[in-house]
Amino acid sequence: MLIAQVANEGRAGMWAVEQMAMLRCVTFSGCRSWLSAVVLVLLAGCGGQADSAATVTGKGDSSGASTEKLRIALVMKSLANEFFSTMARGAEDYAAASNGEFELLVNGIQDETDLSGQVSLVEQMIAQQVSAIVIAPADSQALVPVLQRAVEAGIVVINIDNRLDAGVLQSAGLTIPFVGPDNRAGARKVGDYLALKLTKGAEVAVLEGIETSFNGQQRKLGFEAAMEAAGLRIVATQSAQWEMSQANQATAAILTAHPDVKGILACNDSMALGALAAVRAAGRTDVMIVGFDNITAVQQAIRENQVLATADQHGDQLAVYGIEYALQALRGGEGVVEDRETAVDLITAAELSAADKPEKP
Ligand code: ALL
Repeated sequence: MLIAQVANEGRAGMWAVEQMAMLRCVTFSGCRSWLSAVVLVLLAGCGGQADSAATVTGKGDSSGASTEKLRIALVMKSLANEFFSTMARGAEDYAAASNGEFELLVNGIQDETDLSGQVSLVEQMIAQQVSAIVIAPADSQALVPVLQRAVEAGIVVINIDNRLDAGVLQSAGLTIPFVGPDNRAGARKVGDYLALKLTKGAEVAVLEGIETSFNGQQRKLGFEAAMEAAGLRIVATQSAQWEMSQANQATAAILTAHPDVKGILACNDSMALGALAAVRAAGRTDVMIVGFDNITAVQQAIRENQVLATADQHGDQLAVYGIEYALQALRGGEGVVEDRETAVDLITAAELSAADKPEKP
């Protein structure tokens, strides 16, 4: 279950190696576009045990004595989602550039719905007595009790990406700072852009993430606000749990039940790709799709006019900001309990082609 481990200057050794492989889409018939897949290769020695991470502490110290180096655990969601492999890479680069100021332990779960897997990852990090946990919670409510145990154990906890439920935190008497974007505003930008391309009264459908995830809820609200403002009709809303294959099935069913649907608003890019495969399999060329995350496979689909737009929430920087916050708290910094809002930008073919253009000499 433990997918990846320790990043610092002594990176060799027990390592999970990520490789981005561009695979022909064979999963969904009719899909010709390249889809990106993350291939995680677990090297021997990783062993899937949290204990293995602890042995790396203290570069070059063969005496076994504790070097009291700060250890920060990044706990993410599904590493099968490119968004999180990008996040991990950003955090690893940051750790590598920190001149050994801290040791980074990188963890993730195997699929989006493995809540108990993420809870047990946090338990393992508590058992290892890490200095801080930076977590993108798979669920806004279910992770609170184990994070409370972490705080009680004296571990600094920073919440990134998906905000923990304010009510549940309050009843637990916890204050955990959040670092992440305004998901509602990001989705509104994407929805507004789709609305520009459709005529008033057109039918659209929304693919939701895990329903108890705050960021998924906010994105749905942002999409709804954009549709309402433009006079577009949401005729179906369905959770595909952030997953590509579930989005594929859900979209196929939606297109059958509502053949006049002209737009699909997916709360993340994995689901946008699943929707794209279903749209193509149905032989439809009149359905526009938008997503959220700006992963490379969706960038490619945007360039090919198969997906209309997405939102970049700068996943590679999100964990870095969380780690910076954790380091600040560990150094006894002030103001750490305040939330920090990060950027979210609309990405369309125009932004991508501007980025693709070589800079003038
Ligand atoms: C959210 C992220 C991404 C991602 C999704 C799936 O928390 O913000 O949009 O695609 O998780 O786990």
